[in-house]
Amino acid sequence: VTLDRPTVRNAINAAMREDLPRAIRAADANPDVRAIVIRGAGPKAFCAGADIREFTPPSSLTASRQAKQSNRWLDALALVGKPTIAAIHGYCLGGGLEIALACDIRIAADDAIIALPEVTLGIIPGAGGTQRLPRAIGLGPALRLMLTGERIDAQEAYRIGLVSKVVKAADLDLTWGKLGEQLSEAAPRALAYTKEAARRGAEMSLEDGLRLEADLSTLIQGTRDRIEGASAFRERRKPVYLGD
Ligand code: DAK
Repeated sequence: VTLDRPTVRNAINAAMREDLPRAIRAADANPDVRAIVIRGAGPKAFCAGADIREFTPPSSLTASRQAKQSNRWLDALALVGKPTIAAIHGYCLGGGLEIALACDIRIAADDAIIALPEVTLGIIPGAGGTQRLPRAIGLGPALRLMLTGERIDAQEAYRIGLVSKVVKAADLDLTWGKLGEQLSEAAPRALAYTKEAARRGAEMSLEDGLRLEADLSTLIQGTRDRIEGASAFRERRKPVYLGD
């Protein structure tokens, strides 16, 4: 899925807030899609955040309510069963980083510049940033980034665990392509259950999380792909997973 407004550094306008969840849901529903990659069009940016030209105070209580509901526009990305990858290059600011934070895996080009500059604009990270960033990198480093709006480069993002890999900018497409292929070869339901156990488990006590893991682990025993995995190992061939 490409964020495609390169002349404004792929800033997120109202239309994108509607289109992105729609594209993600369509990809999730398409059985031919095994992994979802989000990237930015053009050489300069993954995404420079919300479109600042659309920053106007809501005109009424109903408009305000509507705006609050639109806070949930990233839920589609965070909730899909298929693995999601943010392939970050150039500027990744504000809402752009919040998109990346809703993904499972973040990889970055060495030209990436990452920040949550909301406080410098008199607002707060309002698309999940205050919640997902501390969960991703810990409260101290997250508060430093959120309270200062400081920009960090790809290496610093790697050092603090915000991205899991840094590659040369020219190699980014190749890297997410390979990662996508690797994920496409895995059993889809195993990926979905692993995501569910890890993501939902992170919100639970250890005991409840282990119970969820045990339940999903039991369910996966009944899948054909589990039999295929073991058969392929015995027969010394590559497994072919069909997702059931
Ligand atoms: N919005 C609108 N236009 C933008 C933009 C943005 N965020 N970022 C860049 N542009 C436009 C510029 O205005 C310029 O347009 P023209 O002048 O050519 O018409 C064009 O893109 C190129 O920008 P620059 O000339 O500045 O290009 P550079 O490469 O030199 O600099 C830059 C790129 C990304 C460093 C710079 O443009 C910049 O600082 N942009 C602003 C970054 C920023 O502060 N982003 C907003 C963060 S706050 C919410 C949920 C979430 C949010 C809000 C509400 N609700 C649910 C209610 C999220 C908030 C944020 O993301």
